[in-house]
Amino acid sequence: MRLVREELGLQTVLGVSNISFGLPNRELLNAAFLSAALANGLNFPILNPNVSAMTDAVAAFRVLHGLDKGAADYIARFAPKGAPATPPKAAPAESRTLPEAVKAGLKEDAREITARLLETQDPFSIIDGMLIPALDEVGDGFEKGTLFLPQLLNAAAASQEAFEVIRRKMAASGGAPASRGRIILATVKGDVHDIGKNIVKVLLENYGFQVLDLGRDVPPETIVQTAVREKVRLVGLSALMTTTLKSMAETIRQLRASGHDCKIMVGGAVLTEQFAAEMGADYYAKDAKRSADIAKEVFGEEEK
Ligand code: B12
Repeated sequence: MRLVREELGLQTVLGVSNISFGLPNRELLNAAFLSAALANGLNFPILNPNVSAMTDAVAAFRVLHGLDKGAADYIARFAPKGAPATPPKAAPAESRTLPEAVKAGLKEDAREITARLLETQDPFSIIDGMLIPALDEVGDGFEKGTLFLPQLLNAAAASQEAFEVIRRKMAASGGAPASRGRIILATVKGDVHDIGKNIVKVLLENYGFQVLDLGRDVPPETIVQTAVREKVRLVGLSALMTTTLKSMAETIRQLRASGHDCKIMVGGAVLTEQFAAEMGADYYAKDAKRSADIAKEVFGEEEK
């Protein structure tokens, strides 16, 4: 296990296994003393490496002081047995698949592999066949407690790099320039998941619709005001958590209460067609492709 001194340089040395005051549970006192000493500048503790309370305290300290990037060492130490191992970062990108790169949170690899895949595959087969399943797997691991938040964040960041490569490619390959209609997109209040919404945005723009992207964690009031002010006829809402479905329902309620005449389409992994209908949405979109069909239906084929 790497100790603190590697990052901070050798400055303060102290043997830290002798605090007992004649009390029971000497290990606890020693570990607490070690933590206090580390917090006060100790960076070369001399300790018994066979006492896990001590080495655990160092591991926790390194996380809390930002010395363990992405908490990788801590996770490797404490993740339950059988948790997926992170592939070595040093391996060349060619030896990985895109799902592997996303799951391991390797941004550069995700970019490179996606660029290569785009030479032979269409963007949506990459999104639906590789990126979403990889994120689903990470989400499942997170739910089961075999993967942890830093890994979720890293996987999200890597997938966003891949989506960005896809977005640029789609933007470069055309899309109708004229606006066939304006659409609001927003992830509802309390929810920061926006990868899905951003894919929907790219697709709609590619089909020639103009998207007013209000971002994520957007209060209902902002969505209603924008829809009314900009006279928008189609509003798309995204929610990824059971807890934020309430915000989605509230946003729909406020849009209806405003009297503004618009259609509402909703999407996000936790949603079902039935739930969407119960909330009063006009359309449920299982995936981004469906959003383009809905938009065509609402605006018709002619330019607006
Ligand atoms: C990536 C991710 C994150 C990233 C998000 C990064 C970002 N910028 O979006 C980070 C790490 C930040 C994150 C944070 C959290 N997350 Co999270 N996350 C995920 C994960 C793994 C993938 C989501 C995703 O992007 N999928 C890929 C996209 C492309 O799919 P999608 O969003 O469904 O979109 C498609 C369709 O649904 C549809 N669509 C989506 N929206 C819309 C909208 C419209 C208008 C239309 C037409 C279509 C449409 O089109 C899209 C493309 O086809 C999911 C697991 C999962 N399987 O979904 C968990 C998950 C959603 N997260 C979860 C949780 C709990 C959290 C946290 C609370 C964790 C924590 N303890 O802090 C926080 C939430 C903070 C907050 N307040 O929002 C849970 C939610 C559980 C639940 N049922 O409520 C999940 C399900 C993981 C799990 N299984 O436990 N997360």
